[in-house]
Amino acid sequence: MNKEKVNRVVLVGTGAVGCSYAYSLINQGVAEELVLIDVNEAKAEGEAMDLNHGMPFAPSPVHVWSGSYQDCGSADLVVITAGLAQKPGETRLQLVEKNTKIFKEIVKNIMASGFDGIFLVATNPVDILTYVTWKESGLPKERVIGSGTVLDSARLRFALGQYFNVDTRNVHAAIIGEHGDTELPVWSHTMIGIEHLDTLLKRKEDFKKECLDDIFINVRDAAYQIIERKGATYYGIGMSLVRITKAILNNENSILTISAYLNGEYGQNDVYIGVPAKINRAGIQEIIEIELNDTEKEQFSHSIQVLKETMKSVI
Ligand code: 6V0
Repeated sequence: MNKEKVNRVVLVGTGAVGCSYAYSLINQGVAEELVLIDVNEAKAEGEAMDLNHGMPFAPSPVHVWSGSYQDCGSADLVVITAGLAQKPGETRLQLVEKNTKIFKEIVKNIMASGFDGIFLVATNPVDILTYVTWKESGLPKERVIGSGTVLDSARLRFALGQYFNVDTRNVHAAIIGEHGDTELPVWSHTMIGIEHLDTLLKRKEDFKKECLDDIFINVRDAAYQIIERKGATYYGIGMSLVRITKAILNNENSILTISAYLNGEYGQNDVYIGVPAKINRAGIQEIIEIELNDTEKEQFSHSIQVLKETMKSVI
């Protein structure tokens, strides 16, 4: 990579999710430039001022300003967190029509700047809006990424760490499928440290498979539980987006369960959905086709079916 070139990230949507991302990005010293854009220009301006005031304490300088879509022209990465959020009791899929309309406009404005980098989408329903971004932008599928089930997988890893009383970073577990009600845990490939989950369950009889089912249900429904208590979820997704950003800008070849376009992988076509993929400076370098067991295969197909059904109304 050219050492002279600074990494520019543009964030569209400076609401709760966007600002948690920006705050975390600055604190982890990931990019050199961060441009904030929001339909509420005063909000983006105020956030830029506030974030800049923390700069003496950041690990490395980040040039932050509230900008316009023209700033996307030379951006490496555009992260979109703009749009409406779930209200209590509302599913992610119910947001689809309103946010698709908002996205078409945003992506058109970004592409008019000459943008030729990578898109990272977090707005819900994220799998469908990533598809919309890919379609509207005309960029290669490898350079349009959704946050997918990165957050869900993180929630699962945290919960399993608590249950088995091990560092969550030693838990290797993934949720795939729709970022939403039809997602599924891939128990068949779960490792605690370097031990397969099934072996651990046999070795330690105190731990029960039934408890894992409850853990998954709580993870799947975590957003509803948080929204009921505090109105929105944002720190976890903010940090998840920074994790993906680091994988891209640092050319890490990290394996993350992002939302990727399937073109034959898993026997599926023409859908964006959460799958494990290798992420680097080129975007999605490879979709990893893990072998699913029969139950997982069935649940994954169902998840795709639900997404495709919902997409019909907007695409
Ligand atoms: P928020 O706090 O209401 O922020 C949304 C921001 O978008 C506001 O500042 C708006 O002004 C701005 N906005 C709206 N329309 C436009 C537009 N046309 N152009 C530019 N900016 C616009 O919502 P919050 O930040 O809580 O949530 C944002 C989105 O993230 C929602 O769709 C959530 O459902 C979604 N989340 C996604 C998660 C994931 O795992 N992918 C997790 C949590 C939330």
